[in-house]
Amino acid sequence: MEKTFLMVKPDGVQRNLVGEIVNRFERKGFKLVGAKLMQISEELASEHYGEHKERPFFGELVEFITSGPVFAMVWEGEKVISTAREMMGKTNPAEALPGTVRGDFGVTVGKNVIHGSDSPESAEREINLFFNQNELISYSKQDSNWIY
Ligand code: FUP
Repeated sequence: MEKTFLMVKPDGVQRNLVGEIVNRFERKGFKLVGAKLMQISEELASEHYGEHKERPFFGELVEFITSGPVFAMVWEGEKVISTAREMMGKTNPAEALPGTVRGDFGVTVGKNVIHGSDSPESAEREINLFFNQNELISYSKQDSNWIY
């Protein structure tokens, strides 16, 4: 089953949006298979944003993502990579539609609340960058006799 890497950025954690964001993906029907609150090192930030290394905003990007705790998650489900991108909204919150995370909670492009992998390749790379295999839980939600 497809997996993606999502992360509530430092602005989202500071604004107490972790629960709200987890709630959206749970209600949609995706399955949470890994999650942790973490402080990103400069090294990890540079690796994560490697594709933007030559861009003028790279320094700010690394400074911001390491400025406070982030909530890193792995979600599983059919077409979860592209669907999560739709649920996040456009990179620039001013262009993100209402109903999306960035459309509902973001204002500026730098502080846009959430990160999500944009392809199967980046999902695999980012999941491995942020999580050890033993931090990802494989479990079933069917045949339970204790949910009433
Ligand atoms: P996204 O995949 O939607 O997070 O967007 P990108 O990978 O293109 O950009 C990563 C992050 O860089 C964005 F979340 C915000 C930041 N960014 C800027 O600060 N300025 C820009 O012009 C473009 C992106």
